[in-house]
Amino acid sequence: MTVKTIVTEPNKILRQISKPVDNVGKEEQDLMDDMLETMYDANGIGLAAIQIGIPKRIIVMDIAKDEKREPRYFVNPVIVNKDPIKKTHEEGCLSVPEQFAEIDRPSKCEVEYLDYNGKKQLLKAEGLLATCIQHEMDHLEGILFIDYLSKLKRSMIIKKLSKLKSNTAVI
Ligand code: GNR
Ligand code: NI
Repeated sequence: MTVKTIVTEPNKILRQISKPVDNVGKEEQDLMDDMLETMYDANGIGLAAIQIGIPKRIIVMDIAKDEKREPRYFVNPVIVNKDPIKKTHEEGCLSVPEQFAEIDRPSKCEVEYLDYNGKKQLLKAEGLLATCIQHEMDHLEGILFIDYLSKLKRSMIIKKLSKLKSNTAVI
């Protein structure tokens, strides 16, 4: 298992649409192991493969509190049902470091996917799990949470991140 570098905004890689995986084999499992390690190292609760530069429809998540680890793996996830009721949740993203915003999303959803062993699963998610899975699935389409903000807020965040990247002080 290896900790990989997380791609941060602004970077076109994050706008790629990830491709379905046609087989969950050793290569995919090794990738999931690296993604999980990278996610834990960065203190995140979810990570999409594109965040380490790999455009595959693979997500890892762990929303368990404290030290107990409850890793979840999603290959080729599809949302098959969304609750019409929305819920606001504060979101952050490892690819948009140190920026947070309140985002509205369906409060519950059902997701079909393949697990670590390539077995088909159905997950009924609500609360943080529902928010996180939808945030991660956006990454597979090249969408970031800042895309839901006003143009002004988004451009302010991108400007800040560009300055951070070029190591220039932020006023
Ligand atoms: O670590 C993360 N926390 C988080 C908090 C609220 C909503 C979504 C997330 S996902 C984020 C990790 C990440 O960037 N995943 O893509
Ligand atoms: Ni993210």
